[in-house]
Amino acid sequence: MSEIRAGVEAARDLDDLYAVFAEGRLTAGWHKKRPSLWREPRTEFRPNRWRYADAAAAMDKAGEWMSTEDAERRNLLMFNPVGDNDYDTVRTIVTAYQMIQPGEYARSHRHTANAMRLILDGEEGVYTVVDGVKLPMRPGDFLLTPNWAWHSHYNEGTAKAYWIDFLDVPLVHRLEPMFAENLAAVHQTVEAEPDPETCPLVFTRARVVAEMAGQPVRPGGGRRLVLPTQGHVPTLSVTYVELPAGASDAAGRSTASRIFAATSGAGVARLGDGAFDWTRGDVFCLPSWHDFEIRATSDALLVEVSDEPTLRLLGFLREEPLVR
Ligand code: 1HN
Repeated sequence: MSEIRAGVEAARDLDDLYAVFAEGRLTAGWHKKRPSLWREPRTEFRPNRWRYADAAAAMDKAGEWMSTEDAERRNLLMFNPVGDNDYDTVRTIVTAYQMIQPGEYARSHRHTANAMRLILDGEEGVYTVVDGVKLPMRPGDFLLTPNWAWHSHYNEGTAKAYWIDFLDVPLVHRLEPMFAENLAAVHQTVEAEPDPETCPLVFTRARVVAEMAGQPVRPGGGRRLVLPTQGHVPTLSVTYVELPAGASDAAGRSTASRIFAATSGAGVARLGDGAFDWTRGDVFCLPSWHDFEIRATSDALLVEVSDEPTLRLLGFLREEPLVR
């Protein structure tokens, strides 16, 4: 007879039995420590805002002591202030500021997590190489680095370059399909240098602004433009939000989590019960099941990165109308 079976036979009451269950790595569904189901989402993640000016100053200072050769990537991760979390920005997405100095490069590597980048500042000569394709990184551009694509970054200009990275690493952590490796050769061979205006991995600011003009004006006075990124990065969606001064963008609670980054302009945001102001380069996050309202105080263009495609695909996307 197994030990568990012997314990079961010897049990005099339920408490005895619970001890035996635990011994067998079993738990009684009617006697568990924590509930497993709840009426509606109750994320522990919190709305938060990060300042580009602070991050840029911090990376500049770090750059005095930390080269990209040693760091691999000189980046600052924006972690959600919850529990002992020190990585995830929201449950499925991590966001980071990154800086690369003139003459530096960030060596080539690849991983199963998808990455996307919003370029904030830099001069000519800053570029990334994605699977042998050389793509300029110019302020306002949005670039994709799909799952398992080799990527390395270069600054051959005369000024520091700064951008924001968005990755689905936390989703990969949770589902566990993580693979990552460095390219032995350090640098990729550049095989193509396409026109960024037509390359499917690049969305220039000029292209976004032109396509935005064809979108309908929404109730708050702004416009939205969803970028066609799904074929390259299926887990996340990218939506640009254009808000002239005084216009607003709002939505009710959704099971999707979102990150916003301001590419230009300034304004305020109510994120659930939190209130934040923001300006160019700042990032703020909206965990799942929080409503929001963003208002521009000067003409603004924001990027919203959301895990909505993942939730939709799995049948988990639910959205409420805005009630307040
Ligand atoms: C990464 O690989 C890059 O390649 C940037 O530039 C930010 C944040 C977390 C994990 C990997 C990059 C990252 C990252």
